[in-house]
Formats: sequence, C-alpha cells, structure tokens
Amino acid sequence: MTTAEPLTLYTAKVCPYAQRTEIALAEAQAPFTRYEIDLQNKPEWYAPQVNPASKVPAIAYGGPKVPADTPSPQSAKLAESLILVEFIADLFPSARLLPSDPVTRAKARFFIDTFSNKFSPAYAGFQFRGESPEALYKAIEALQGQLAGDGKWAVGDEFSIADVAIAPFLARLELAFSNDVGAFQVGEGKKVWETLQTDEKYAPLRSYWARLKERKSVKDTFYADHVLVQYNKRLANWRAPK
Ligand SMILES: N[C@@H](CCC(=O)N[C@@H](CS)C(=O)NCC(=O)O)C(=O)O
Repeated sequence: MTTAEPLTLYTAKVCPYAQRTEIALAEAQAPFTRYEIDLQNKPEWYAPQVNPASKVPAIAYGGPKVPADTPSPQSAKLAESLILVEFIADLFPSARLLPSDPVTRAKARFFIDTFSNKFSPAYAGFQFRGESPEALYKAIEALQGQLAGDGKWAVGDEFSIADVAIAPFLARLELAFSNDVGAFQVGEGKKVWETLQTDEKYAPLRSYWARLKERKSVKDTFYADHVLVQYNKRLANWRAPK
C-alpha cells in the first residue's frame, strides 16, 4: 500500500502505546521510517521538534523527505496512540481497521473506552504498584462482556482498531505475569496468570488472546526479549517498599 507522503514513526520497543501504531502500520502494509527513541536518554530535538509531550509514539507526516533525526518543520507532527491508529486507518482505508458499519464502529470505540477506563488502570495498579488483582479481574469481565465471541475478533468478523488497541497490553500482561516480573509480591504474578489460564470465568479472554497473539502484525511488532530485559531492569524499583 502506498501513500505519496513520507511517514516517520517515532517509537520504542518497550512501549505498548507505540506498538499499537506499529500494528496498524503493519496491517496497512504501509511504507514508513521507524525511529527508535531511547526513553532513558531521549534526543534533545525530540520534544521541541516532534512531540512537546516528549512521549512515544509520534508521527511526522508529509513535507520533504528528510532523515528522521532532523525532522522538517513542514511535516505534520501527530501524537497519542489511539489518534494515530485512527489516522493510519484513515490514510489506508483498504486495511479496513475502522469497521464500515456505524454500529460496529461504535462498538469498537466503546471496547477501547472500556479498555482505557477500566482495564488499563487496574492492570497498572497490579503490575506497577502491586495493588490487589481484584480490579483487574473485574475489568477483564467487563471487557469479556463486549467481546463478539468465539472465533471472532474483538467486535466482529473483521480485525479492527479495538484489537489493535488491546493487543500490546495483553502481550505485556502475559510476559510480565508468567515471568513474575512486576510490583506484586513474588509468586503473585504467576498465580494470577495461572488463574487466567485455568478459571472457566476467563475462557472468553483466553480464546480471544490465543487468536490475537498469532496475528502476524501483532507477533512481528512485539519484541518480547527486549521488553523482558527492560522489565527486569525496573523490577527492583517496582518492588521497592512504597
Ligand atoms: N497516552 C499516550 C501514552 C504514551 C506513553 O505514555 N508513552 C510512554 C512510553 S510507554 C512515554 O513515551 N513516556 C515518556 C518517557 O518515558 O519519558 C498514548 O496513548 O500515546
């Protein structure tokens, strides 16, 4: 698929938000320049010239073809993963990431809303602050209530922005919990992972994730070894008494 305009993605392998944009670009088979930002040592030009919030992901789109580390003032600078995923969907409509049926499109956005407002804070509470996993279990049930069902993607027969939004987080959940790397007590991550693997209550999420993790765009953009090394580096900090 082609766009006449140059597209540069500023991204980081560790970042789930950034992976969303990598999945969307992979789905669109879009040509783009990938530029890895070292979040521990960001280039001086990044915030002033690309994203004032100093976060990844960000996209520079249009303008003259220039090296990624000398962005042109003439390109549009765009940020926020969910906005970028919809931007990519708009640029490459044949990737069909935005459901064409208005009801299914609304369902996809509602699924993302539930993910952002319920799942995300509950996951971060357990993973990064060692809070009880109860809120996470509840959030998973809320998400499951919205899943289209067995053998389907999040909101129907077509892979969509809803799948793009959640995949990087489920990938990191599996990696962190099954390796017991997080702010939770030693053994607690593995225990929660075991519950999610065996409890009948979570069967819908299990079968959805089994399908989603095999999607090529998801597999090709998840740098598991790199993420695990980064998580292990942060472990002492996460487990430090608060
Ligand atoms: N709401 C933003 C969140 C992006 C975000 O928090 N990115 C993190 C990395 S995962 C970041 O760049 N943090 C800045 C830093 O680490 O200095 C989005 O959806 O794009």
